[in-house]
Amino acid sequence: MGNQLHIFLFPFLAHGHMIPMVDMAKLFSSRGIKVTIVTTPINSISIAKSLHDSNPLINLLILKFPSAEVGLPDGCENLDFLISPSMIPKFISAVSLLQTPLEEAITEHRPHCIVADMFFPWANDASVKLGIPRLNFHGTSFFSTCALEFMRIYEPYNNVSSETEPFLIPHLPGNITITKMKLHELVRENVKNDLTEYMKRAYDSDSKCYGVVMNSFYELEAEYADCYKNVLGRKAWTIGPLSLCTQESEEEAQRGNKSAIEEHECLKWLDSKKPNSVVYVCFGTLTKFNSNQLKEIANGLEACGKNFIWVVRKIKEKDEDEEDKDWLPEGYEQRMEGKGLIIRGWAPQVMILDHPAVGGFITHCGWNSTLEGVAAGVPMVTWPVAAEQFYNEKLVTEVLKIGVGVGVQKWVRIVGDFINSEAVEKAIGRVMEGEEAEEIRKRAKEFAEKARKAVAENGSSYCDLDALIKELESLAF
Ligand SMILES: *[C@@H]1O[C@H](CO)[C@@H](O)[C@H](O)[C@H]1NC(C)=O
Ligand SMILES: *[C@@H]1O[C@H](CO)[C@@H](O)[C@H](O)[C@H]1NC(C)=O
Ligand SMILES: *[C@@H]1O[C@H](CO)[C@@H](O)[C@H](O)[C@H]1NC(C)=O
Ligand SMILES: *[C@@H]1O[C@H](CO)[C@@H](O)[C@H](O)[C@H]1NC(C)=O
Ligand SMILES: CC(=O)N[C@H]1CO[C@H](CO)[C@@H](O)[C@@H]1O
Repeated sequence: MGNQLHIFLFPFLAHGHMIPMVDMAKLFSSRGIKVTIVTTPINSISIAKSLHDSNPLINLLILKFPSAEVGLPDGCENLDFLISPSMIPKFISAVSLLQTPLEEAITEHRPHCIVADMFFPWANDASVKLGIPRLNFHGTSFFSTCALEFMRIYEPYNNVSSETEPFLIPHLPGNITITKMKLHELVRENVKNDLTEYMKRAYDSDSKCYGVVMNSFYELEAEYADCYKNVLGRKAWTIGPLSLCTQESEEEAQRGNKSAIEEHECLKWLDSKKPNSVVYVCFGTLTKFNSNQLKEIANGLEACGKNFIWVVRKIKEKDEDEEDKDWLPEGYEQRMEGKGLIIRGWAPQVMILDHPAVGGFITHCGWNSTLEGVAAGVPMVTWPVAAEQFYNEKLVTEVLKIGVGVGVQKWVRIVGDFINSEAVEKAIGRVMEGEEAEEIRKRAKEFAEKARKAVAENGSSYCDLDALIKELESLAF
């Protein structure tokens, strides 16, 4: 022995980004590797909670978050805590100020490698300065990474005359088209602000770092993994789905934050339902809808006649002090008693998705949710809102064919496009009953099986992790 690999993991300060990195820490430690998760005081609390059992190979290293220096309120250390768009530039400044303390920590602890979230583009500079490889963690799919890169390189959207005219994404396997309306701000013209500039830096840093670790598995998107490596010429290791690394149910329930609902209460409810009879509805941590949109969802869920679990986050509107004022249709909760379970806050998502009663998942297509849906073998209704979610929707509906779109046409940050209740009802019907649904369910189950095999001994993700560890060892010792 003697030569023990030590890796720094530096997750971005947003829950969707921290969860997979914590799983990654557990995965590396299961192979005897020493891991230090670098984070800030407030975020360390939820990370420590999700680490659950103390593991001698996993340590936390806490950097002070410079909220005061940039004019953010104390404790505003997580992207999910920002309550107005004007806080975003400050948050980015604060995040950038972490570079010096990070470099000091690397100098002091001498890790052999740092895996940093792609939203820390400056981690490249730190790694070059201190002579250790930096691996990038995207928290998304090969599919969307390739699509976005080709979009940035070839700018095919310049060739269309309207927002709604479909155009081909050049070089992306599978003949995939998209419209300008669905594009990320980053690639749409005329959008230039602190955030998009920072995102550009983040994407540029990808081509300059040592390589990339992807929370995906080869069998899910082989063509796109190959495209990333061979066409874009980057190094990549595919080690997911990371959510399958934490199998104990108690831990699953605690992922990210303490659930707003008792886990056993939720299980009891699900146990009382028939297999594949429940629709699970959740739009992730960042998406919030207004009252009108929530009403349409409520009506769509009622009209479809299925059981449902709905995780709700709404935007606070003017003149509103009560969180829940009036957004549900009159008498809704009474009518839905026993049929619908509404969770306000954080839900034990993996546990819910894995339950046999759940037969459909309405998702915003954030990658961690999408992959959790894939791993659970649950057919999806895709409802992308922002970020790279429209590409993930394409992967799910057109490439993997394990879901159907609800019909969102327009990329909007935070507040989604408007979808009426008929569209919600119709999409649920398509994944829950009939011949098409059967086909979708069969394919979804096959991918779930492949996901399990990928992370098991000698599976593709298992072997790729071996390969990564060997390469890091050869660089270190
Ligand atoms: C845009 O159109 C021009 C002229 O037709 C063509 O040469 C070019 O390849 C197109 N670019 C893309 C990315 O489709
Ligand atoms: C690609 O898709 C377009 C439009 O969806 C279609 O017209 C074309 O035939 C397709 N090409 C191939 C090679 O499948
Ligand atoms: C965890 O959830 C509770 C309520 O469910 C919320 O008040 C708290 O801010 C959340 N913490 C984090 C770190 O998100
Ligand atoms: C994995 O592969 C090794 C070497 O080929 C073999 O000895 C081992 O039995 C395999 N394990 C499983 C679970 O298949
Ligand atoms: C199991 C879990 O915590 N999944 C989370 C993945 O991230 C989204 C937000 O990006 C959360 O809503 C999910 O709960």
